[in-house]
Amino acid sequence: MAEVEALCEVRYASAVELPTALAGADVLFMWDFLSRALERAWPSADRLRWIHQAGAGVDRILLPGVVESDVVVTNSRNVFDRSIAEYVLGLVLAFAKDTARTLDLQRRHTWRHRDTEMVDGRNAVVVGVGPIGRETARLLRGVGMSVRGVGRTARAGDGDFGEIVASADLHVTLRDADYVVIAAPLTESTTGMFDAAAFEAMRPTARLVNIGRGEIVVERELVDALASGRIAGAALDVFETEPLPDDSPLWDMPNVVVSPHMSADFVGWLDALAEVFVDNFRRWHAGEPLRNVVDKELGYVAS
Ligand code: OXD
Repeated sequence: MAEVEALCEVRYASAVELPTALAGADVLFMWDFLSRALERAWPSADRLRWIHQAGAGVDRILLPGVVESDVVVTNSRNVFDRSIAEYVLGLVLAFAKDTARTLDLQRRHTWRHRDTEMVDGRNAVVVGVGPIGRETARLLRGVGMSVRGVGRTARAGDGDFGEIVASADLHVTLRDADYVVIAAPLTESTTGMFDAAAFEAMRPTARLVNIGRGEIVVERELVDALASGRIAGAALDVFETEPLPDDSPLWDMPNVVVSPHMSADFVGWLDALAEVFVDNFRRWHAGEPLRNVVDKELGYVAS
C-alpha cells in the first residue's frame, strides 16, 4: 500500500471502525470479500465514489443503496481463474480415482484393491461462463471431458464451451452430466438455483462441485439428495453459513468433500489481490478508466 499511501490519506479500519472511517472517504478497498461490514457503514458514505473488492464475488457489497448510487464497483477479476480451475480438476480426479477412500484405507493399514473411473469421455456441465468457468472448462477438456456451459443466454460455437445453454434449460442439461460445477456469481437468479428439482434432474451417479457461493445451493435439499443416493457425491468449498457449523450433516457424509472456502487461494493470492487494487488506484488517481468495473445490475463484470 506504500504507493497508495504516498498519494492520499489511507485509513485502515476493522468492521467495527468502518462507519467512522468511511465518512469523508472517496475510495473503499474492501479487503475481506465475505465481510458484511458495509451494510452498517453505508449511511456514513458521504463522498464515496469507488469501492474495490479484493475478491471475485461482489455479492456482499452490492447492497441496494450501492446499486442505486453512482458509486463505481470493481473486483479482482482473473486473479483466481487458474487456481480455482486447478482446484476443480483436482476434485474431479479425486472423485474418479476414489482418493478419499484410498487415504481412509491407508490410515487403517488396509490393502484393498478397487477399479477406478476414467474421466476421459465423461460429461461436465459448468454453471457460470465467466473467466473462472471458462478456465475450468479448458482444464476439464484437457483431460478429455466433454464440457457444456450454462449461462444467461444460449449460444453455439463458443471457443471454450462449444455450446452454452441458457440457465432456463438447466434441468434438461443436467440430465447428461457426470460432473456439475457451480462457478457462477451469487445473484438474484442464481440464489437457490440448485434445489430438490435440480438434484432430481441429475444422474444418480453425478457429482456436484461448488466453488461459487453456498447460497446457490439449497443446502438442506442437497443433504437429502446425497443421503438418499439421488446424486452420488459433492465437493463443497462454499456454504450457506461459513464456517460450516459443527452440527452440519455434511461433515460426516462419506460422499462429501468439505473444504473451507479455499479453492481460489494459491500461495501468493493476497499479494496478487493487493496488486490489482494498486493498479486500479493508479488509474483512478490519473483519471483513467478503471479495470474490472462491475455491472451492478448483473452482479458481475460483463464480458
Ligand atoms: C471470491 C472468493 O469471491 O474467493 O473471491 O470466493
